[in-house]
Amino acid sequence: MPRSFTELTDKHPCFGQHSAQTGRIHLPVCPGCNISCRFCERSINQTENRPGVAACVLKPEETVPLIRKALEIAPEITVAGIAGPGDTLATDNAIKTFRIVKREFPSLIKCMSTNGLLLSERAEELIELGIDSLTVTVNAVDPEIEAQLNDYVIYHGKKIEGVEGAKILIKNQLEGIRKIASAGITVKVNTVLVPRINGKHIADIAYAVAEAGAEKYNIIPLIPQAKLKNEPAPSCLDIDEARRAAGKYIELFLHCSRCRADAIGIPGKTDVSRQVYSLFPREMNFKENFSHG
Ligand code: CLF
Ligand code: SF4
Repeated sequence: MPRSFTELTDKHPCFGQHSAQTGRIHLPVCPGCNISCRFCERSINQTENRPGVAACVLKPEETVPLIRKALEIAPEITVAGIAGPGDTLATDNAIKTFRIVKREFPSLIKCMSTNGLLLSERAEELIELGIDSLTVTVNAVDPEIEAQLNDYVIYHGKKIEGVEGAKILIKNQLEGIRKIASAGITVKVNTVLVPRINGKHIADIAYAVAEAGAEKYNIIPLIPQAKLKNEPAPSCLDIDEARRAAGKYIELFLHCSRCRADAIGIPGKTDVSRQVYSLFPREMNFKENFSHG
């Protein structure tokens, strides 16, 4: 049985009402992505603190010594999360890694984050695997708006651009959320807030994802970069308005720290990832296998 919403509220740093007391280890096992968000700049480096960044990409089996060491240094870690640096369903790496985590560290909560393009077709696998919490990034439920945030999807080997790609993405996200939520797995939705594009659309997103079964909603202010580098970052007022609009339909998560894909520690409080990674040989870093998918 997946962990209940109440247990996650207590033990998962991204599902509680207050700032986190527990930690997570992100396992950067997913290099490639199958969509093309216009604000995305994936990168392999040690310095930037934001999603899409990791110091290296690991093979699934390499995560075991890493988790072991991380738990020694930061025993407050309760969650093993996989959030990139690419998409978790674009390859099988995340699913393989969760199978290993389940066997080696059964007490850790298994948390996955995805863009949702393949969620509907892989939902049964995730349910059978026993993930405890799932985050889907849904930036619009109107294809015309989504097409301004994402250039294309690569779906079953075909590149589908603009509104047509956006329709497939949104349909699969909502269908996937419905399947996962109806299996009793807690679903959170993240939305990257780009005021000029989806600022007035947040209530529609919150309504649609809550109706599909999501229980928690997190508004992530845009970090202006890549093709949206000239968009202004949301102001406090923009964020406040978006939260008020969404809060009518779904419970909000208010303490997101826009983590890197290899962060280790309590979000927003401690990050011991450099300390943990420094204990491992550089070969762990398999940049030669890195691919943008
Ligand atoms: Fe990681 Fe995301 Fe799981 Fe948390 S992060 S996969 S749900 S364990 Fe949390 Fe970090 Fe915000 Fe994500 S603070 S970026 S919401
Ligand atoms: Fe980047 Fe994530 Fe969008 Fe893929 S889903 S393009 S990794 S932000």
